[in-house]
Amino acid sequence: MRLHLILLLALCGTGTTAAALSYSLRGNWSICNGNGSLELPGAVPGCVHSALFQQGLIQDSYYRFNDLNYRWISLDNWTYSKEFKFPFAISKWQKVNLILEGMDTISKILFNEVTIGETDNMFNRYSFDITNVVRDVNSIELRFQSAVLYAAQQSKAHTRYPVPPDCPPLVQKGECHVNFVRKEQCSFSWDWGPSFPTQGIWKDVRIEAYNICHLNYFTFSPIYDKSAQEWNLEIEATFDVVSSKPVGGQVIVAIPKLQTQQMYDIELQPGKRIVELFLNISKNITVETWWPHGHGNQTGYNMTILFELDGGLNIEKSAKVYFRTVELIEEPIKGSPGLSFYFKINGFPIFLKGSNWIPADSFQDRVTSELLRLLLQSVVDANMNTLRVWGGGIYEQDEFYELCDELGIMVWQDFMFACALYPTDQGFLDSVRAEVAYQIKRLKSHPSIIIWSGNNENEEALMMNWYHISFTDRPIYIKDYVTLYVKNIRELVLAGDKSRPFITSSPTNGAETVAEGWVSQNPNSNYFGDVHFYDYISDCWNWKVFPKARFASEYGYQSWPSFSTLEKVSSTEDWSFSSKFSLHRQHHEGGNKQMLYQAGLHFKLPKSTDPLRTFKDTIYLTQVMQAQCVKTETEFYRRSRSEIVDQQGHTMGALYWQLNDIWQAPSWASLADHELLSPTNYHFLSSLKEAVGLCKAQITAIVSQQGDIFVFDLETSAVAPFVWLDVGSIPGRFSDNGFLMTEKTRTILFYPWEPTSKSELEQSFHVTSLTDIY
Ligand code: BMA
Repeated sequence: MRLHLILLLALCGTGTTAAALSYSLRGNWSICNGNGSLELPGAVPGCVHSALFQQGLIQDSYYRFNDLNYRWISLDNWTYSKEFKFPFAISKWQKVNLILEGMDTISKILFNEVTIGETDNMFNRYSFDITNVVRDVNSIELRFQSAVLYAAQQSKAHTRYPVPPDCPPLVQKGECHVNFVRKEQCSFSWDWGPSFPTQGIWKDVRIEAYNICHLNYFTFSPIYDKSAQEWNLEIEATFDVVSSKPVGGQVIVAIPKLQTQQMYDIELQPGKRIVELFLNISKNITVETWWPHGHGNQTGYNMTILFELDGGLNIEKSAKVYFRTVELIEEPIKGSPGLSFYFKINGFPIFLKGSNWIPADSFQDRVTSELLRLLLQSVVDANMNTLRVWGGGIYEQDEFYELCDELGIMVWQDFMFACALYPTDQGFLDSVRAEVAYQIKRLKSHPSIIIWSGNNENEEALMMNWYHISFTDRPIYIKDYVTLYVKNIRELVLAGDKSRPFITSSPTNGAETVAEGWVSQNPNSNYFGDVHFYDYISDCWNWKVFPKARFASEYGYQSWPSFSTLEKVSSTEDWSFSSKFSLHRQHHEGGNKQMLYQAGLHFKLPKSTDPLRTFKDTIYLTQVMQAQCVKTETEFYRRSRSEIVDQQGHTMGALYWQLNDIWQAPSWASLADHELLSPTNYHFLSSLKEAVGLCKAQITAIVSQQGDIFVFDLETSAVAPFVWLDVGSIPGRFSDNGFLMTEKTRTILFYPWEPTSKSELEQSFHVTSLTDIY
């Protein structure tokens, strides 16, 4: 067994004293199901589904109908257990804690057969005192309960009134009552995602042992003092002081590049202590601010913080500090009733252009730093500057926000509540409060996060009466709504983070929502706040159908993923638009029909005699339709930035739904490859289905390699509308993979994400244009 051990050493005179020990319990654990009939090894961090797959006990969960076949996994109650030797003499440590960074979700924890605690929130971090139970050789047992069964119990126990929705629409093939459990809401299914309510230890787990005192966490916020015109840094450190006497000492905070160093005397009384430090950056020093991508650099400064405490105890931490201000501007607009809704970064108004982010996989142990980097790099390469971390998923892992800081991607951060009403019993509120306080501490030092938002669409759900609540009962639900998002979440944000704005929901009317008592009659107004807009019936080539709103934080159209993506999770009998599989993967009511209807408004629908050809052409056409619709709508919002027409306009944000996919199925996801300059636009004199004179375009490609990049020199024999490039399952990205070819030649680059060869690419390369199906 490999020992994962970190010793934090305190220098004391000439010798060294171990002040704290961190012993990781990552790696191999034993997993068994409720009745003990299944026992298997499993990796931590990880989940039961991944362990079963790694042991060859189940197939790929995303294959065909396996989401239904594997429902039994999340309905069972699994136990994770491990035995381990404590690496040092126990008697040397005053305090020993078990730290659980992420538990998914409902569990009872036994340490050496003693129950030491319980967990009920996937988004919280847990610390349990095990000083009195730890021995030289230890056993740890995490007894999980099915989150699906727990949610059902909680809902049943809520007898005073129902908290809808009970279940997702049937078409989503999901589980019920997800609003009763603090777990990734879309893991019970969504209109683009499968139901995989995982169980397991999804983040780090370790033992911490210490003497005298221990730094539990430290966090900071740069705050700009407008009147003094200078930057200050508010630093907060939390200690557990286990010494029976007060611990004194000094703290030295240094930011060398800003020629800043400050020393503070501190004295920590026994118990849990918070140290607040205030660091002033002299006005005479130029501080380079952090800017979003496309507006400037993402300059950050290295900071060290050293606690030199009594008894030779030294604790040192380092972090990157970024300086930026963010303001949400809601002010009257000339010629338009209502208020503006836009962001100023460092005093400069910025149009937010980007998309919405959902969890990158149902099984978080498969989301690697590399995958995040590839996706986020693609975001900036596509010239976006914003992602909204949507409230039905997860608070993302640290790497996600570190990359957004580094790349200049602004993050609109929802709290994890979506498309539902929620209970407000004390137990539920306590759990939410711990979650929110923890997430604020964890995330607030990231400059990329520019706003907190209470939830996704819950104000709208309530006020537009999605759940058919009788008029007389509505006040109960409004009271619960205000209790959760205003009296708890908002209060915690205001107390914990002064460096960015908070809104209660998305969409919301911002200041108008506040004025109307935290719920607006129509939270989706064009005159206030942000809007979500979906319309699958109107012709998307007609820009008049789109709302001239202040800020469009969600809009979009579905398409099917490429055949090469689907091929991996399906079999030959699935390859038609009306197959059982195609219906099964579509989680949005009427979605397949809507796509064909929208495509049929401007394109001839495929009618080949070869059914596979028809399927592939239909997929292609849904992607062309989606690209055209999202382009038209996005350009409408961009154009509306600088105009007021019929008293509407001044749009300052366009975030399409959605950037990424969770599995291989129809969804709203797409990633457009734009040049920095505004795109060349084509005006079609008629719908493409009425176009005459289109000749079949023969498109050939000569592939060559330049370092890590591959060059595709394309040549066409005729004008080719909607050229679509594909290299099957080879991971990577084209500089552009969907375009109109009006010139004879065009050069496209391919950036592989894994090593590949010219011949592999040539074999997998496939090009389609509209003339192939006409
Ligand atoms: C909005 C989102 C998601 C959903 C999307 C597409 O409602 O917030 O809940 O997936 O629309 O329907």
